[in-house]
Amino acid sequence: MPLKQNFLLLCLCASALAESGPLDVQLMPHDRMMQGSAMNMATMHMDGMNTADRFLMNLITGSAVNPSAFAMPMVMKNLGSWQTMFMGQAFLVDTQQSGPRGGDKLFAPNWFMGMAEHSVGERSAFQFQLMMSLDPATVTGRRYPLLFQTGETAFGKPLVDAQHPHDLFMGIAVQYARTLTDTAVLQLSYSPVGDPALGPIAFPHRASAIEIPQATLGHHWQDSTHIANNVVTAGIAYQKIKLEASGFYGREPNENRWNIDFGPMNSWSARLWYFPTANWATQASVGRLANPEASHTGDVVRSTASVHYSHPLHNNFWSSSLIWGRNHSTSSGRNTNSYALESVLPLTRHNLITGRAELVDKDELFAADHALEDRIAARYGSTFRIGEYTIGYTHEIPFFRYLGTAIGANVEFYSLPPAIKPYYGNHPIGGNVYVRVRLKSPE
Ligand SMILES: [Cu+2]
Repeated sequence: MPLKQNFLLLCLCASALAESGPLDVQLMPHDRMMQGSAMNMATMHMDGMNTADRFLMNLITGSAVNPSAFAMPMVMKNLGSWQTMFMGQAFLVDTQQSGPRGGDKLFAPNWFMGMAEHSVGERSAFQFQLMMSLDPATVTGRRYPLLFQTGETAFGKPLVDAQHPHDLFMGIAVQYARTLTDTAVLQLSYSPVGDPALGPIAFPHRASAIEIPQATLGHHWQDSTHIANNVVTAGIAYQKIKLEASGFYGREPNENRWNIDFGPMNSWSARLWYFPTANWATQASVGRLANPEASHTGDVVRSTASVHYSHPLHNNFWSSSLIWGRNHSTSSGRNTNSYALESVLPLTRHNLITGRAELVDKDELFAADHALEDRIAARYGSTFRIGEYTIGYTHEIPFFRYLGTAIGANVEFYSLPPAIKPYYGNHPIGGNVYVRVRLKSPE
């Protein structure tokens, strides 16, 4: 899909305007705070919160956001004059991927996050964030099988048909917000590990991806910078718009998942958000990543645009995303594109249908074997457009007050060019069966 059409989509979405207060669409709604609260309203001192406080509460991974109408499952507690929030989820997944390049595995992707927030006077607020993942231990062998997935390395080789675990430290951030006028908020943040102003909200935190345990094939075209290092971000929110810019270390995390991969602030990004109503979040962003990949040299210029929608339904949320991401490699001059359409639809409170469709130009599928890559590239070129179609179902089984427990399954179908069918089989297919737990407030 050419660039023009992507922006057309953005405009289309922008036309879905409804009445909302100017800055309200970016703030956590008051009633949702009550709903998301683990405490009785009487003990919450909610009135003590200023606008800057409420603004910061919506930031999940540094600066990226879901539509503010979506209530991220969390536990909130007042600790003295501090407001704290805890979020976390874990999947235990059995995956089966077909064909010569497939595999199977039991693995457990997970993350846990704590945030603490304090207002400063009438107009300002601070927030501290810590997000951690035990992936390095629960995704053994530095990978889990995922057909056609590429990006990062394991044991010195590029990962192919496999997804990498996330690092132990997924996010460490200090955020500051200051209300400038009734309709404008200034935001500053620094993250030794964090999410620069680039791309949509990353899939592990995205409302529309909340019931899909496996990664998107477009991760390294769209949202893979969510655990970048040495990130500074400045943003200004004005009415329904937010403009942000970041400086950060552009190298992807190395395969030692237990440490923090610190480096110079050699990359930049800028992002423009538009929030037509509390149900919509739309963004367009661009960034230049300095030498991101261990297996190639050269910079990547990444452009992304996305539209996210979330609406309460059956005491749950119907959430959808449409995402485009493009990498331009400065060394090869090549552009590769990725598109994703993703949705989770609650049929009832505890029964959810999930779907994801992707098209991604994969150029590293044979990179781990240079002889094979040269042979294939000579005959067919080395970029292959892969289609991925996931359909799944999650059934929530309530057991605990503060934990949402569920079981689910999904199936992945693929479309691929005939040239690479000998390596994948004519009809590659993947499947995942999972148990999921997630922190939540009691109902
Ligand atoms: Cu990631």
